[in-house]
Amino acid sequence: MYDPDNIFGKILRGEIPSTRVYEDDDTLAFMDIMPRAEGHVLVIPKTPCRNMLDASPEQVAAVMKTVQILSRAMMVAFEADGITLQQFNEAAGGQEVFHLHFHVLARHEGDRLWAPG
Ligand code: IU
Repeated sequence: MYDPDNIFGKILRGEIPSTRVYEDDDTLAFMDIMPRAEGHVLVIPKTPCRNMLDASPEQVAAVMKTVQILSRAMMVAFEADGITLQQFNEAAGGQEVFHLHFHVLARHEGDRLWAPG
């Protein structure tokens, strides 16, 4: 079940601001407002989708294509040593915003992810 009034739905419709870093016909990428690393980007599909349990193969393919593009770009932009991907499904799985999203985090040797907030 998808609620279009979730915060990422509002970002997609331009009803609330976000720092957009990449966009194509099917996906949008923007900066997480509470970053857990120097570079912390969220990638979402433009079509309604609650999470990976709800996603079509086409939505998964589109999002993962953008995740790969962003991962490669962030290695350069943040002079990163690696990339961490995170993705949560349903409240019990750690999901807080119920529109499918992947976290893309730029990592450096020996670093630790920042605490939430
Ligand atoms: P989740 O556990 O992956 O569902 O966490 C949601 C993420 O969305 C979390 O990292 C928040 O910092 C982030 N976020 C955001 O970027 N902009 C917002 O307006 C809100 C949450 I609310």
